[in-house]
Amino acid sequence: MSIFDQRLEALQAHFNDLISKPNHKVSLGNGIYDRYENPILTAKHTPLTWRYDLNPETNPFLMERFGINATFNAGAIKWNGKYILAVRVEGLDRKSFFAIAESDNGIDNFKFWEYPIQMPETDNPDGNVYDMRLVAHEDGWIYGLFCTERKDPNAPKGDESSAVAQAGMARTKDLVHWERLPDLKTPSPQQRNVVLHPEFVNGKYAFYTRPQDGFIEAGTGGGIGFGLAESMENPIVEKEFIVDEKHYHTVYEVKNGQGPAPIKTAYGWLHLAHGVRNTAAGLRYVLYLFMTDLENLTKVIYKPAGYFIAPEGTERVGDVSNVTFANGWILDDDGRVFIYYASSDTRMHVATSTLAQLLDYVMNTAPDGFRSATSVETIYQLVDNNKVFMETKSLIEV
Ligand code: M1P
Repeated sequence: MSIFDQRLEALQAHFNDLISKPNHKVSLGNGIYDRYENPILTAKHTPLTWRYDLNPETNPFLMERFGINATFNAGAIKWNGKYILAVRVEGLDRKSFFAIAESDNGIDNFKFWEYPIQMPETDNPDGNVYDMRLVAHEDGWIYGLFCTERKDPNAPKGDESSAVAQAGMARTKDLVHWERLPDLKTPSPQQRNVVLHPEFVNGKYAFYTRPQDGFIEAGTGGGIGFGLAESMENPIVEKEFIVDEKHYHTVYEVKNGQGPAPIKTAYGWLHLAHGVRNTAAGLRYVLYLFMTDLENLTKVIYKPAGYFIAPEGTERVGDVSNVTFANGWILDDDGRVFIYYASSDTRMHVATSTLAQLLDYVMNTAPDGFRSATSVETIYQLVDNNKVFMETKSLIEV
């Protein structure tokens, strides 16, 4: 057997093994959600036909012709009975692009579609595109909102790293053919983590924004913002209101950002977001939940203290270590919630929960008191309540 044939056989066997591997819950979760043993998507899940020239005449060593570095930060939607992810795929060349992967059960056997998405460009070509939020809007379109990054035109000579981030937008009916819309205009010089609200608000399109002064620093941008635009064809947000602020000595003290579009519940809009704090080892990204009022979308009505998901074990290490990031979740008809999160800008995972559990968590977990003493008070409250409960229980049992 030739080297080519041997390598092809081994590659195909390994690939088929990987994409058909069952995923299992990790035992004894925290009662809020369950993690799973395996990542659901890695660079090695991308089709061999993207990475290899499979013709022995033109590729006798069967070497990679287009290497993939990572698969992460995926938008999500349930569509035609499938769990669909719009994955940020990053090549060895550092460019990201979007590709759809689908699964029948949402937790394993994710397979990429044959080709990545060919995203049309505006008159100002994108340098890099990433972190798509998929939103089925009540106007009937599926929108993809993502970050479009371009070299800063005002960067001084020799500065090859300054960039400008803006909200790119496109819409589709089939997830294959996309109509590119103009980038969203807002009062902020830069934008990332912009998300479309799934319903009209006062007859207008509503956006969660993240005003930021620079490419990395949110700076005076106060947190997760909210604003309205008349149309998607000429999308202009004149004014941003800060919904969820950054706060000293919290997991979102440096910056935060809306994750996927919020889920409508009987009690309010349930939000998944990421918060960033600084440490001696660099930035740490964790996920947190909060709820906004059904009528007043800028009013936070519940917000548990601290993080909901933080990087654990092997999730902690990757291209940008100590990061969990989520821009996709799916509420199923039976109340199950699939939370798709990426670890360390490298790979995709799923955590599962139910709407009932997430509501219980958000509405009944103590908020941040912003002082050590208030955390101790919360524990005292729990211990005292448990004592009363145990004493009453033993009295009843006697
Ligand atoms: O590297 C961590 C994340 O950094 C950015 O998020 P934010 O704008 O909140 O800082 C994004 O580039 C994101 O893709 C990345 O995962």
